[in-house]
Amino acid sequence: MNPKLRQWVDESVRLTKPEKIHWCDGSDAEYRGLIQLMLKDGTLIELNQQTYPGCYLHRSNPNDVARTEGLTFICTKKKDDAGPNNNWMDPAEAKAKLTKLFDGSMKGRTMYVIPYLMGPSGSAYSKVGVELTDSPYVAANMHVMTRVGKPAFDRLDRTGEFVPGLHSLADVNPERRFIMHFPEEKLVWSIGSGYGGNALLGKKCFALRLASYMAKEQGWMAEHMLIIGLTDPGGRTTYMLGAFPSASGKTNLAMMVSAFESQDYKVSTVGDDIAWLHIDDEGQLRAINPEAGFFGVVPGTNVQSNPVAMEMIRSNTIFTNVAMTPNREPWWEGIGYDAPAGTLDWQGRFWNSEMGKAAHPNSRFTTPAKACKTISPRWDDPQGVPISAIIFGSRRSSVVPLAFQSFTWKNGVLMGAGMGAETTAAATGAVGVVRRDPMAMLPFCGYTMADYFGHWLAMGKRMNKPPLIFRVNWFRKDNGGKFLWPGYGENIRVLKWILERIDGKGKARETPIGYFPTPDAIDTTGLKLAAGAMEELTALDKPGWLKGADSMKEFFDPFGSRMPKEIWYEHEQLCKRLHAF
Ligand code: GTP
Ligand code: SPV
Ligand code: MN
Repeated sequence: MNPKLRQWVDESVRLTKPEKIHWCDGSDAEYRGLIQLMLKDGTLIELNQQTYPGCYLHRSNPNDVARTEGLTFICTKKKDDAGPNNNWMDPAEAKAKLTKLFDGSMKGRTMYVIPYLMGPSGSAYSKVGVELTDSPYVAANMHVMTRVGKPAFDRLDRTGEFVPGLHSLADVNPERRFIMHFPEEKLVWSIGSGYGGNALLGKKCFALRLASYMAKEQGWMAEHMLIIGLTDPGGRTTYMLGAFPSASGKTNLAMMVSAFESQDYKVSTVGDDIAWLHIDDEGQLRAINPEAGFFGVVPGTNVQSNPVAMEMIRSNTIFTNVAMTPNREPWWEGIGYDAPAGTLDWQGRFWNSEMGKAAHPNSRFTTPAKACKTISPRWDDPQGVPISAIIFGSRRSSVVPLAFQSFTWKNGVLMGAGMGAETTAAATGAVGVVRRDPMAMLPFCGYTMADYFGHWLAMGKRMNKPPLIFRVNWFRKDNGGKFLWPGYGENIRVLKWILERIDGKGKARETPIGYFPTPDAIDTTGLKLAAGAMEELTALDKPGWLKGADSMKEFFDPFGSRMPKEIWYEHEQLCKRLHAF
C-alpha cells in the first residue's frame, strides 16, 4: 500500500467519521452490489428489465441537477494565478471552511475508496486519481466512467503518484455546497452535491481543472474536447478534436452516423468530452480520451438524431433525472414519441404538459464506452491518435456562420479564445445567454486564462505541423427561430469540407475572419434547405463580428498585462480587417 494513500485515507476517515470503509476493486460483482444496495435504499429505481436490461433511474435532489459554477473555486496562493475566469479563495481559508463541513459528514455512512485510472491502461499519458466518497451513486458512476481498481493500482505501484479527491454529499444543501480545487497541491475537495461534474471527481475536477494546470506545468494540454476519426470512402482515417461548451453537441458529433447516402464517410468515436493532448517525438499532436464511459445529455436523443446513443443506452445504463412511463421505461423530451398517460416526471410526480418538462433538461445517461457501436478500434490506444484538425463550436443563433477556417494557428487561438456561446442547462443559471467561453473551457480552466492562451500559443510553436483550426455553428436560426441547418448526421457534410481543407482542396473564400466555404463548397445534395439558407449560413455578418470583437476585448481586458501580446496583436489585426472590409 502506497504510504501517502494510506495516510490520506486515515486522515479523511478521522475527519468525516464514516461507519464503514469499502475499498473498491472495480469488479462487476462490486458494481452489482452497489446497484442492489441503491435499489434497496431507494437511490435507484429499476427500469423495465425486459426492454431496458441493466438500466436504472436515479432521481437527484431537485436542488442538485447541474454543475454549480458559482460554488466552484480555484484555490491558489495568489489570486492572480486563478485569474478573472475563476472564483478564487485562499487555500487556507477554503480548507478551514470545508474542514468544518466535512467534520463528521460521513457519520452512519460507508466511505468508498475509489482508486481509478484516467486514460488507457499502459499509456504513459494516463494518470491515477483516488476519490473518497459517501455516495454509492458516485461509486457506481465512477465504475462506468473510469478504470477502477487494478489498472489504477498497477500504475500507482510504478509511479507512486495520485490525485486525491475527497467528496461527501453531507446534507446536499446549496448553502453548504463547494467544489474546491487546490491546483498547487493537486487536490480536490467537493461537498454538498451528488451531481455529475460536481461529484464524479475524475471528470471536470481532475481531468480538466487540475489536469489543465498540470498540463501547463508539464507541457501538454487538457481540453473539453471530443475526439473522432473520420474515415473517407478510400478507407483512410483522419482524427479531429472538437471543443464545444457543455450541452452543445460533442456527444452527438462524436457518435454521429453519416446521413450521406451517396458517399461512404464514417465517424468513429474516440472520446466525447475530454481530451488529453501530447506532442510526440516527431512533433505530432496526439490525443487520448482519459474517460472510459459517457455521461451524456439525454433530451433530444432519438433514432434520427443519434441512433448510436439510442442503441447504446438500451442496456446497462444509469439514467439520472429522466421521466418514467407506467411501463417503467425511461422517457424524455425529443425521444420521438409522446409520453403515455401516467408518466412520472423526473421528480416522480404524475406529469402533464402544463407542468413543464417531464425529463430535466440536463438529465443524463451513464454508459460504458465499449457499448458504443461506433467506438474507434484505437479509442484506448496507449499512444493516442494523431490529430489533424481542431474544431471550435458553440451555440450561436446569429452572426457565426456554419463553418470557417482560421488563417493560422495563432489566428485560430484568437478564434477559440474569443468564442461566444449561448449558455445551456448543463450549469445552473440562465440559459441562452451569450458569453465568452474560450475553447469551451471557461468553467474548466484551473488557472488564469491569460496563461492558458499563452500555453496554446507555445504549444503551437512546438508542433511540427499544427492541426488546422476551424469554427462551426450548427445552431444558426432564421427570423422565425427555426434552425437553418439540419445538424446531427448532416454535419458530416461540414466534416467532409474540413477534410478537403486538410488535404489542400476544398473551396473557400478569404474574409476578414478566416476562410469561409463558398456557398457551393459544402455538398448539399439531397438536403431540403430553405431557399437562400446556404448563402445565409456562409455570409459574413460584419456588424455582428465588430460587436463580437468588442466582447472579446471586454473579456480580455481584466487579464491585464498577463495577457499574451500575440493575442492582442491578432485581435487588432482582426479589427483592422473587419473595418477595411
Ligand atoms: P456535455 O456532455 O454537457 O459536455 O455536452 P455535449 O457537448 O456532449 O452535448 P450533446 O452532444 O449531448 O448535445 C446537447 C444537446 O444539443 C442535445 O439536446 C442535442 O440534441 C443537441 N444537439 C446536438 N447536436 C446538434 C445539432 O447538430 N443540431 C441541433 N440543432 N442540436 C444538436
Ligand atoms: C458538462 O457539463 O460539460 C458535462 C457534464 O460534461 S458534467 O459531468 O456534469 O460536467
Ligand atoms: Mn462536458
